[in-house]
Amino acid sequence: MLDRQNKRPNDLSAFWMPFTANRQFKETPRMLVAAKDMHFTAEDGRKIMDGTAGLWCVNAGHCRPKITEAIQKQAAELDYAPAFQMGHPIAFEFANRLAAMAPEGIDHVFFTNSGSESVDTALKIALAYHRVKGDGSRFRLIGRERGYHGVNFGGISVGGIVSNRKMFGTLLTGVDHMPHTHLPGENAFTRGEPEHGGDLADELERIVALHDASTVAAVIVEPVAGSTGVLIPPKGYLKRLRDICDKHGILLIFDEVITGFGRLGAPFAADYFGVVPDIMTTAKGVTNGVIPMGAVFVKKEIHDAFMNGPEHLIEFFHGYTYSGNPIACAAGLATLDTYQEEGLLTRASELADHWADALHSLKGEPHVIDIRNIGLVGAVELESIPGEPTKRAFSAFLKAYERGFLIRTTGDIIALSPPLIISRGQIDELIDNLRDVLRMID
Ligand code: PXG
Repeated sequence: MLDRQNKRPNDLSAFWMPFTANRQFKETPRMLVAAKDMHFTAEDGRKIMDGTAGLWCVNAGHCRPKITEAIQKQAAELDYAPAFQMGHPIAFEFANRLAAMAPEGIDHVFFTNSGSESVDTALKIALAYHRVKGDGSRFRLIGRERGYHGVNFGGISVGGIVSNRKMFGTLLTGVDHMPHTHLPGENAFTRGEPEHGGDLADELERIVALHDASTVAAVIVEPVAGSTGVLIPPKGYLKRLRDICDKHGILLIFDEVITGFGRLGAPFAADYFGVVPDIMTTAKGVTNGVIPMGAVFVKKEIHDAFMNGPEHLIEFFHGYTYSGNPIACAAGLATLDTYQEEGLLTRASELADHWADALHSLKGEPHVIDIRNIGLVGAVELESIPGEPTKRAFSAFLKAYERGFLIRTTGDIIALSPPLIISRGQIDELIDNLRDVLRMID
């Protein structure tokens, strides 16, 4: 039961919290009870600046009126309609809006409910695509070390974050991994795209040669790796991956769950880097994080390859009860309106220099061994306490929360990705607070 007076539930035991140190949390809970624009309100009434757009999703900031109203209205009008063999107008409207803003050549959208589902959907589309084209021997999937593609079995199989994989058996077979691109020796404290490491894309050529191109269905990468601690692609790297995939008839999937919807200063990373994949996975910012939703963007020729055979037959045996859920679509449309009206899909490019200056001013502060940035994404990597990895960054996280701002940590890396509405003054406030925290922790 919730005690409405102090907003503290009286029993925290039943909720097994995701990706959380449950015992630590329940000993000293950090409870958020409200949010508006750039800030949360904690249960004790303190304002907490959101330095991470929730979990990289609340790109337009919190409790935006247009989105709230759209959800309320849709819930009262058509709350749910079956998505299999039935339709409702708003799902088509939303898909059209999304397709219209996608990079050239990408014009179909498959709805899911999360990034993890978008990834598994994309991998299944890739495998099935080769099969419907009569090329079913292409069954291999290539991911990358340190990649994060959600937590479902497909995603952790192509992903490369060891702790997300090691507990879960044999995963998918037929998967290989390219090396990650983190080269701190050469690239530490680079602003934007690093100079060194573009040639690591050639490792794909080696892996393809090992397995033979005729067995490889798709390559999946995050254009900017987020969860692992923000790894920016070296100059030329993504373009080289594109060329190698083209040469061998392999589909290229960009996992844009974090980079999609303005995070880098362009609608998608594909736009930012000028490299168009065959499939793009998205979620998070598609509804401003407000209602669970994901969208997989697909090139025309991939979609059209499925539109074969007798017309009364289902072309692709895949989908979710909530694919294109009306309330999620309403939230999504209002989100796109908000992004558009406020220029949020390109705002990160206006702020990028100020952001980079502020972040890199932390060079020389205690424990800092690298700083990375692109668009409105930043990472500050700390030297680990010997024998106790993650402890230093976690204490920075706790100290930051105490001081009234939210950061994310992964390993000993602090990741920042504020809502795209952040002001220059708020950027300075966030970074100055972080500076103080770095000076306070051991
Ligand atoms: N792909 C990528 C690239 C992601 O970043 C997912 C897939 C999975 O999305 P869902 O909606 O299933 O969680 C993600 C999610 C963090 C953090 O702090 C990152 C994510 C989720 C939670 C925390 O780095 N990314």
